[in-house]
Amino acid sequence: MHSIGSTAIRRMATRATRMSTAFTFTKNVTQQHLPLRLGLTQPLFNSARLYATDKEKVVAYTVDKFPGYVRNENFKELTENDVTYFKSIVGENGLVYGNEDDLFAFNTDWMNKFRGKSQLVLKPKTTQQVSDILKYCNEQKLAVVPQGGNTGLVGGSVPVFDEVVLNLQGMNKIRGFDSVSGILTADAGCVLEVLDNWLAEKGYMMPLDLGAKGSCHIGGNIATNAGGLRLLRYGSLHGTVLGLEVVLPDGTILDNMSTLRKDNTGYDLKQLFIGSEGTIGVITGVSILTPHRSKAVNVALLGLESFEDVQKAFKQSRIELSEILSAFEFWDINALHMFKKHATPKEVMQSEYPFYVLIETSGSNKDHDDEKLTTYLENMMEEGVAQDGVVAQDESQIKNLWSLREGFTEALGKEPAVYKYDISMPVPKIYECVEDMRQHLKDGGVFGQEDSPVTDVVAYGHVGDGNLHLNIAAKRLDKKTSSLIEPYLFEWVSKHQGSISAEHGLGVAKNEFLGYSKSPVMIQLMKSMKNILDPNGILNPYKYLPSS
Ligand code: FAD
Ligand code: 2HG
Ligand code: ZN
Repeated sequence: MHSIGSTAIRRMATRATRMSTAFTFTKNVTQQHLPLRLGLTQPLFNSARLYATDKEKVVAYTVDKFPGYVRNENFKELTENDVTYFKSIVGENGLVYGNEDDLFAFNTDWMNKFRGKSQLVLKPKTTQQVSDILKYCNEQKLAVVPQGGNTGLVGGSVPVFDEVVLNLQGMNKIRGFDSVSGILTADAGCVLEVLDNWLAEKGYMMPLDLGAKGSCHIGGNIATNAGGLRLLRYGSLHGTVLGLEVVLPDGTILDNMSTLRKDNTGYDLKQLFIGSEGTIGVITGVSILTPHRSKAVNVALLGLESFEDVQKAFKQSRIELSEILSAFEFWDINALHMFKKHATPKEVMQSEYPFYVLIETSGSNKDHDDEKLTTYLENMMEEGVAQDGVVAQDESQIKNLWSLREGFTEALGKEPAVYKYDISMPVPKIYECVEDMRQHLKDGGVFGQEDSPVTDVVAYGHVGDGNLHLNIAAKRLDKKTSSLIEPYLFEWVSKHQGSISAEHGLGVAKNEFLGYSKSPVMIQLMKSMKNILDPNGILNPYKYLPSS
């Protein structure tokens, strides 16, 4: 149970003048009646694939939906002989072959937006098997798509044409844990949440957390350099990953499974694979630094009038909460409405506000943390920065608040179509970008009228990281809307010194726009590196780097 002490809350209630009932503590109200109005006991969503409950949904092939892809004729087409050879490596049960229904889940991405035509999925159980598979594919020029939990949001994890899918789910063993240093070594196919639960028993936690934790693999996280909800506190995987085991496209096993925090010898090769989206090697093993699990966790939700206030609340949280601040997330009223449209219950706070922030603190001394958070919340209310707020009183309420934040992606997934963007920029620019896009779509005649194709422009994200998730919900994907958004948005981001992808990566969704974030010299060097490591181009073709 993690709750803010009643004395502190009472003090807060008497001093603050602008609190709504949502924050008020009175003597007649016991702790458990404190006003967190979600009333949920289970998270509303998990990261399960949407089609699992929507069998009617037909997913068009990527090549039909987005014409322009040309199959690289240097790649061989799969034969029965190849399948027989692969069976000799992974066994009868280590592959899925030929059956459309069985292959569907591996060919289709989480959003049901991209779909390939692979006839074969391989599920190796060891690094040696991965090596044998890639050596053969490289010799035979069979193209391969590495796949983890298949929760990626840019179409990188599924084939475009008939590439063989190399799924890592069979490689799911924890290799070791040093409880003094907190260094975990594991197979790349371990599910993030499984690792986190395993570490919880030892008083540790994974240094990253995201809504897809129940399905995504640690290997997939590293391949995408996933950011997530606590990057603000624990930093990026470029810092926490200490070593990797990677199988190169020709089958060579690169053993860089260092468990050292300090090692200044030679180029830091593992960094090259972090965020490389399966284009230069298959990650099979991971060594990662894990932090102690905090004994005291608090979560508060604030309602605010403006993005100016969001920024004020963030700036002040860094000053007042400093070392215990572990997350600072924001969303706008449109995101809340989108959530309410697809999930119950409807009430989070009594009144609605244009903006919300979710603040999490994690520390080792509950009284100390409660005191700090309470003072911060008091100040925010007294200064009129926050208009309203709720504080989770126990672990299930903490979960419920997080499930609201983590639920936007799935709620949007229930819309007929979504244009999904994941951009970073200086924090003060974040909401300017959203408002500019709304106006731009209105001016372009695709938003704002009853019969407009665009139905909503929804914003949320990791304020602390300058990372905006801009989601444009629509009745259908259409050319006019697409061409109004792209490259306009990328030009806007580039003009404001931002990145076209803060965390989801490039895949097939953004590879052609890389020039908005990287210079020609950098892109050329990237292409050279790809050619050195994968001269036949068999790993995850048609993705990541621009085609020309
Ligand atoms: P996949 O989707 O299977 O693959 C992603 C890419 O990595 C592909 O290009 C694939 O080829 C490659 N790849 C996978 N495994 C390997 C491997 N072992 N070796 C080499 N290449 C590999 N992302 C964030 O950054 N922050 C978030 O907060 C966040 N929240 C999300 C919430 C939801 C509900 C969903 C559905 C997605 C979210 N994502 C988020 C997207 C994110 O990229 C993934 O969830 C995750 O990092 C991908 O892991 P995965 O195992 O599913 O990889
Ligand atoms: C998140 O932060 C994920 O919730 C998904 O990165 C973002 O749905 C999205 O656009
Ligand atoms: Zn995110």
